[in-house]
Amino acid sequence: MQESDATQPATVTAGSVVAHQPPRWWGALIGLLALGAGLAMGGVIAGFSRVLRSPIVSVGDRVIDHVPKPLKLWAVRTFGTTDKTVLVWSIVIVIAIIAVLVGIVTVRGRTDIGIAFSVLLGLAGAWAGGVGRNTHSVGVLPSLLAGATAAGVLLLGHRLAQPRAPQSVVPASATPRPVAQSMTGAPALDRRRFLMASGGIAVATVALGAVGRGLQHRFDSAIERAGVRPPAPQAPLPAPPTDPALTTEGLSPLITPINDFYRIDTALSFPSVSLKSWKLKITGMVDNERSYTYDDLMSRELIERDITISCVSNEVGGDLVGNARWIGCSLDDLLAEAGIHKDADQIMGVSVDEFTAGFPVATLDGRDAIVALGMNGEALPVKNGFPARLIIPGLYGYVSATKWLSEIRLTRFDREQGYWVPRGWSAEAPVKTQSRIDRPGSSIAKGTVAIAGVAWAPTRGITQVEVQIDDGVWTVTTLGPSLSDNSWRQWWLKWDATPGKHQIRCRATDGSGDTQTEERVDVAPNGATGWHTIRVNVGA
Ligand SMILES: Nc1nc2c(c(=O)[nH]1)N[C@H]1C(S)=C(S)[C@@H](COP(=O)(O)O)O[C@H]1N2
Ligand SMILES: [Mo]
Repeated sequence: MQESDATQPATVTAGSVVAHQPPRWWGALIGLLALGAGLAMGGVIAGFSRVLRSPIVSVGDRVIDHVPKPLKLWAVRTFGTTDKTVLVWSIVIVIAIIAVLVGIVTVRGRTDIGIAFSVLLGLAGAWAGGVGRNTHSVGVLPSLLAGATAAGVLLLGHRLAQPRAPQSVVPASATPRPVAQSMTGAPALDRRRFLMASGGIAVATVALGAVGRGLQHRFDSAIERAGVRPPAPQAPLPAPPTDPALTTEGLSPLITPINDFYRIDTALSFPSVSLKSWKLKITGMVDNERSYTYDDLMSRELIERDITISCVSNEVGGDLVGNARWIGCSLDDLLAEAGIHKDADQIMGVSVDEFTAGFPVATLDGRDAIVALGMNGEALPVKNGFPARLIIPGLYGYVSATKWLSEIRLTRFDREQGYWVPRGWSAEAPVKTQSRIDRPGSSIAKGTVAIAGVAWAPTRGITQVEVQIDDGVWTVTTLGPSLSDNSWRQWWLKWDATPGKHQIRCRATDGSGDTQTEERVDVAPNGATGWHTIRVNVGA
């Protein structure tokens, strides 16, 4: 491109008249406008129906489904819960760079490349939106129209960048248009026309973008959630005891507030659910397939249980764990109504966005497995699975806690695997006993302080937590209230902190008498082990 610049006739610039070969930034601008207008158009089309998604979300979902495990682990480790924002921006930036290059060559004559790029973009999005997880054949539409729009803008950009011949024959009535003429009388670029047209496209893009957002907003599940009453258990749990976290700063609350509750899922945008059409189906290896509306579930007997759930990706000391009061229907009762076949050995939760998580039928051993409709006294938050999700005490989320639940399918492990299993995670994954130090921080003043944290071993309960300071003896800590064997327990210990550097570690013993192993294993394939260890700098 550098060379072709040099071969152009010398530029004669006068007023808005510029060189024959459009400057690179013209093409770059057209490339970005083509991409922006395309995406905006895709967003508008996606706003027409609940089943459609914008091209970026379609492509992003597909990328999420195919990222190699090490990259996924790295992303969660590096960006935590913001990994999705990082993903979306990475996709946008990569496509934007390509769009800039394509814009430059298209505007300079290679319209074939511009069209090929638009077609590829449209087809990639259409493929992503029209196949596999959470799709519909009309799902190809937003991306196809986005591609067509991008092609249109690129071609228009190419035309705008054509030198215009001097208008020697001017109708007598018309005013001559000097803007398109060079002083030499040769054809020249019309910079003013280009800028006006680009400005117009930019304004249209912003307007389309706003319309698309507005249209898509109609399908936000938060609107549906705002219209439901909180599910009320027939026998509410007693109010929790005074929370020790109120007097021990930095200690995790006994019940994790909804806003602080971790969120892990594969959804780039929350699935949109209309309560009018939403149903929970019980299917597969059952005597009678069943189907329940939201009202059907809400008018059943609702139970309330305190249960700690954890992500398998929670590292030792990590915060992908939380304790909540879940309200919902007994899973055992629902499945009893359907009648499980003797040869079924797996219960598979399927979500509205076709995530799946399976666990053994044998898990239904009397533990409180719940189809949850509520959390901490509210309707289930959208981020935690509105309208309904599964909560199975004692199992990591990826094999049990299906959010945005639409189906419970009775099946067999030798026939079907949940979403994460073919991606290298274990088919069965009970939660490992763990404990975490929440305080003190890494640098404190000397004197008496509390060492405090939480420990969990859902279904087994926590019977003891010990702390070791430097190479001292293991000291038994005070345990906070026990809400249930499925819930975590807080623990604390007074420590007379002396100046210098110290190491503190903790270990929990669960209700079956097992103490956490010191052996450090990674989160993959079925949960981390090891003792949480912190270093504290105590000032003089
Ligand atoms: N539909 C759906 N449900 C899902 C997931 C998902 O990706 N999609 N992730 C699971 C995982 S890995 C975990 S750890 C829990 C997290 O639940 P939370 O986001 O409410 O904390 O949800 C589970 N349920
Ligand atoms: Mo998870």
